[in-house]
Amino acid sequence: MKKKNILTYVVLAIFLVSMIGTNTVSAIEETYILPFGIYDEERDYWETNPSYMVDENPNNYANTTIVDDSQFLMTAIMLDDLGTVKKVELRVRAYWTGATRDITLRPYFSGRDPGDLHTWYEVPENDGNWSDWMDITTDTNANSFWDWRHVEDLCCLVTVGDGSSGFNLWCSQVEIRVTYEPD
Ligand SMILES: [Ca+2]
Repeated sequence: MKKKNILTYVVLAIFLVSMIGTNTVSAIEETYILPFGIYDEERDYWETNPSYMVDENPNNYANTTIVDDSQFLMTAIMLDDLGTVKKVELRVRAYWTGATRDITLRPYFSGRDPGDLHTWYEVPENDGNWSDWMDITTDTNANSFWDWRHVEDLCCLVTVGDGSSGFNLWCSQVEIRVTYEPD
């Protein structure tokens, strides 16, 4: 009798696990990428050509030689509601000359509430490249249930990171990638 009960629970557990697995696999997810298209001219911004960080041309670079220099980016797009937001990520395109430097992204939710620091430690020398996507979905102060308005209202502070003196840090664009389940 006791053995039979254990067997029942084992079968039930396998059934439940397989149900969860099935749901995860069957969800169709799509991605939508949008750029940060404007920067806040009322705040600090990078030393040289700050507009090149938001001009959507990956070959034009803003640059700075100032330690801790930062620039506050905002989106410039009204978004349609394409479905249920599952994940939100950021990436940056950058390189350094002269001496190595990291670059740090910090999301600001609703343009106001700071998220976590996301640092790219492998910024290349001389030729720009994209960082990996950095997941901000569950950052400090992030919305517990994302919608498309939250994506629209997302801002990002781009800051010079650690490194050596004599640097020049170049940044051409920051992008948002939304992973969602279409309605
Ligand atoms: Ca650019």
